[in-house]
Amino acid sequence: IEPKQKVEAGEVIFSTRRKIDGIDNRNLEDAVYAFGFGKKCSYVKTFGAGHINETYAVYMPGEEKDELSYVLQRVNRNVFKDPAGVMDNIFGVTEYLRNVIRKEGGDPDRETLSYIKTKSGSTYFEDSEGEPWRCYNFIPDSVCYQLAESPEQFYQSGSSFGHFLKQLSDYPVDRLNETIPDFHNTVKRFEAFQVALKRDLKNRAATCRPEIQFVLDREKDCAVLVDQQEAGTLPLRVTHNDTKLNNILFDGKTGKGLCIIDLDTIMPGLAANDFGDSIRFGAATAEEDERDLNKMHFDIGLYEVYVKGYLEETKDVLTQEEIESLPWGARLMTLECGIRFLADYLQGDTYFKTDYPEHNLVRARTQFRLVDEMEQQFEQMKEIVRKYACIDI
Ligand code: ADP
Ligand code: GN1
Ligand code: MG
Repeated sequence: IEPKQKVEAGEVIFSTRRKIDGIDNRNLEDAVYAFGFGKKCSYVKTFGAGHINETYAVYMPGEEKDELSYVLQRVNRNVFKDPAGVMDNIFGVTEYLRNVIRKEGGDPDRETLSYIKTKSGSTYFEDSEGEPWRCYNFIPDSVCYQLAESPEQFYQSGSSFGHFLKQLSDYPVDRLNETIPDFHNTVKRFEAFQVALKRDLKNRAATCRPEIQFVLDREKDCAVLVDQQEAGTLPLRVTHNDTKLNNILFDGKTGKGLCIIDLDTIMPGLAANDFGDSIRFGAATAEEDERDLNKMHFDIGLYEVYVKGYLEETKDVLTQEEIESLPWGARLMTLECGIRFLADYLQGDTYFKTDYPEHNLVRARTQFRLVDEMEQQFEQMKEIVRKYACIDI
């Protein structure tokens, strides 16, 4: 495992006390005022490491010094075409979670996000260019990681995402808007990949023949969970759909999982997909965009601790079929994510943020390396799930 990598705030890019040269902050400043911080706000820094939205840390004057108090985000309109629908999902779920957490004897102000309405009472602010902004409280003494720094931490993450599923198990699924249709429909993702390959807009297909072949060889796999969902064998639940390790905050003092964040993609979905996306990102020995593939491996030990944490919370909620679908969730979420990165590379990097031209290809390669290793260890992956679900082999 690489040294720990915490997510921390970056440069000051807007300040009410001094002018920052060279940055056009018009919309950011408007957003700061729209949420009522106005002149009281001390400054704003860049924040976070997400691939989709722009995230900012808002500092307000504290007792002794300026304190990180709010997280302000510009939502990517290209990805989220219905920002009001996204915010309705988020408000509905977080309000519901508050009650559940209160009943559990927990602290709703730390264990779920509190979103803030604009001064005029809307769930988000639309700037002069039509871009949506939204805002929530920063949770003090919390830490966010890109890589698990210990198995215990990854166990915590399994336990937290499992607990999240349990907390929302009675939330009415049909109250949720499907804000990105077919988000984790792996069959449709495969089809979109085929279209991108056929168009080959940037003439990049020639630079990634082995990766393309890797995907084409797995067309049948793409249907494994979609078929079970369509047949009614696997139920739709309230799922998070983006369960990366960096979408969970840990308590800075106790190190325990504290709060699930990045609630944009809460939608009806399969438990296996939430489980699988966590494994894809967290049970890996390197970051998603590591160029040296020799550093990238599927870590079955980390997989096991996640299974333990996740099933301790969910084994009485999930059906037997759902439990047995979990290892496929890991394989398919990893394959699907690789397919999405490769399709975006072929279509010219229009979806995920990239830092250099082959960035999406590099990301696809790490995912395919993980898929390959999961395929080789698939029987063990199934045995581990059965062991913690107490299913006789
Ligand atoms: P994105 O859709 O861009 O991933 P997120 O809501 O996940 O948006 O926020 C981006 C990143 O900002 C997160 O991965 C995390 O690193 C950081 N972040 C957001 N909120 C907090 C918070 N309250 N405390 C610490 N880090 C946070
Ligand atoms: C995106 O926004 P972020 O970085 O949390 C993406 C996920 C991918 C992930 C890959 C809305 O998540 O689906 O799995 O990148 N989110 C969206 O790192 O597409
Ligand atoms: Mg995120």
